[in-house]
Parts: sequence; structure tokens; C-alpha cells
Amino acid sequence: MKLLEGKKALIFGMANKRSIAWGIAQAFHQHGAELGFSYAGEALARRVQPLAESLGVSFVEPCDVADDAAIDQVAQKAKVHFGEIDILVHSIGFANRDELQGAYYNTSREGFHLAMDISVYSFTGLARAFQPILRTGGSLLTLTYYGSEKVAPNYNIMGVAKAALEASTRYLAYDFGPQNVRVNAISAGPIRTLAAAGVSGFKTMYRQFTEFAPLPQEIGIEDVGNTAVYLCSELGAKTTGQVIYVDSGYSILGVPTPREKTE
Ligand code: NAD
Ligand code: 0WE
Repeated sequence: MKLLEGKKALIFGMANKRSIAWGIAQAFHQHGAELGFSYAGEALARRVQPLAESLGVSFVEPCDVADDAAIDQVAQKAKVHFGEIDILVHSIGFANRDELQGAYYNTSREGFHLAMDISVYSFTGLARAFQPILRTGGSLLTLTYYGSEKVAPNYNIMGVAKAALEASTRYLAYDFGPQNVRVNAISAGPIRTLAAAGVSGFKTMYRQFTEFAPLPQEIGIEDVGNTAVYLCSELGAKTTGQVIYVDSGYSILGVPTPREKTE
């Protein structure tokens, strides 16, 4: 059964074949959606173009979400290419690498602003720019992480940013409700992507994840893709403003404990 037949989806945040955005793109494609991709800058074109071609995607546009004019431009181009769209996926996050280690209180004002701008404001900015061409029954979707709710050592400013992103999801859901556009977030467990590469402590956390989680299974980009399909399809009708967990149940734990050590 194809759940997204006739729907047009624009996906932001593709970097390479490990990107969560790519997992979502593949799942949407399998479910019959017509796709468009946007990526951060020309440095990524070489990686994104072949992925787009492999799914027959012709709308592939750069957009630095720090730039209002760039957001307006991609919205204008999408209007020309698609007319209206049904789905917009925001799979973007960024903080300075040096703020993702050590004490949170060392976050600089500039680093704080940058992380909030790229990881939080951009979702709201995109929502505003695309509002006129979002079709009724459509969906906005963003990606978040459990470090928004509980302390994940080193996640620091990104945890604060994800908390604000989740709050934005609720306010946007309220705003877009009358237009019958739903707004949700997927909270994914740790996945080895570019954004996780070289992050201090990620390896340990990744290894422990499957020892602790209710389901002793790693999270893949295809798992996030499948949940994105459900949320953005008719199956997700009446769900808006929510954070849906794709985390093998990790977030239900009060006392994460390695299973080997339980009797
Ligand atoms: P990724 O590196 O593949 O994707 C992050 C994307 O953000 C990249 O494509 C990058 O180009 C883009 N980006 C950064 N600055 C930008 C800018 N100024 N303009 C436009 N795009 C910009 O890594 P990912 O893990 O797929 O991350 C996607 C989302 O998923 C992020 O919001 C991340 O926080 C979230 N997430 C990741 C994990 C994980 O463990 N990997 C877990 C939960 C949530
Ligand atoms: O949201 C993320 C990734 C966030 C991220 C990662 C980087 C690394 C490279 C944002 N900006 C940058 N900037 C860089 O220069 N995740 C959920 C993955 C992640 O990142 C962590 C984690 C987890 C999990 C950082 C510290 C601790 C845990």
C-alpha cells in the first residue's frame, strides 16, 4: 500500500547517504511521493545530486537556512516547480563543535545564537515562507533528540536548542491547525551520521544504547523514514504538535541499566 501517492514533499538537510533526510527521502519515495531536496551549500552538491538522481528527483536546491533571502528564494522556486506542496521536512541542526564538549556554562553568546538560529529558528522561518503554498492535509516535520528533556553529557547547547525546537513545534501546530496542516517532531535515538561523527562521547553512548534500551536494537535512518511516512500520511491525521519517539524505548527508562548486569 502506497501511503503518500499524489503528495509532494520537500526535504531539507540532506548531506550524504547516512543523513536522516535520506532515510526519509527513500521511505517517502517508496510510498509514491514526489520529492524535492534542499541542501546547505555547494560543497554538498556533489553528494546530494547523485542521491537525487537515483530517485528521479529534479528539484534540488541549495539553501543556507541562516539566510532569510535564501529561504524566500527556495520557497519561490518551489512554488514555480510544484505549485503547492504537502510535506516539508526540516532535518537540520548545527552548533559549533567546540560547544559540544565540556561544561554547558562555557557556551558563548555567539555560539548560543548560532545554534538557536540554525537548529530552531530555521524551522519557524521555513514554516512562514512555505505557509502560502502548503496544501490542506499537509504536514511539517522536524527532527529532535532526547537531550532536550534530560541531560546528555556534551550535547549542551544543542539540548537547549532542541527544547526550543519542540516548543516551536507546538506553537506552529497551533498556528497551522486552522489550515489543516499538522506539525510534529520525531525524536530519534543515536544514529551514526555526519552530525554525530567525531562527537566526543558519542561512541560510548552509542554502544551503551543497545545494552540499556527496552528494544536491544540500534536506530537506522530507515526506521525514522517509516515513522515520517506514517506521521505525514493520512495515518497520522489528528496527530499534531507531538514529539514521536523512534528510540527503541530508551526514553521510558528512569534508571538506564545494562541488561547483562540484571539478574
Ligand atoms: P546530517 O549531518 O546528515 O544532517 C544535518 C544537516 O543539517 C546537514 O545536511 C547539514 O548540511 C544541515 N545544515 C547545517 N547547517 C545548515 C544551514 N545553515 N543551512 C542548511 N542546512 C544546514 O545529520 P543527521 O543526524 O541526519 O541530522 C539531521 C537532524 O536529525 C538534525 O536536526 C539532528 O539534530 C537530528 N537528530 C540526529 C540524531 C543522530 O543521532 N544522528 C538523533 C536525533 C536527532
Ligand atoms: O543532534 C545531533 C547532532 C548535533 C550536532 C553535531 C555536530 C557535530 C559537528 C550539531 N552540530 C554539530 N556541529 C559540528 O561541527 N545529535 C542528536 C547527534 C549527537 O550529537 C551529540 C550527541 C548526539 C547523540 C553531541 C554530544 C553528545 C551527544
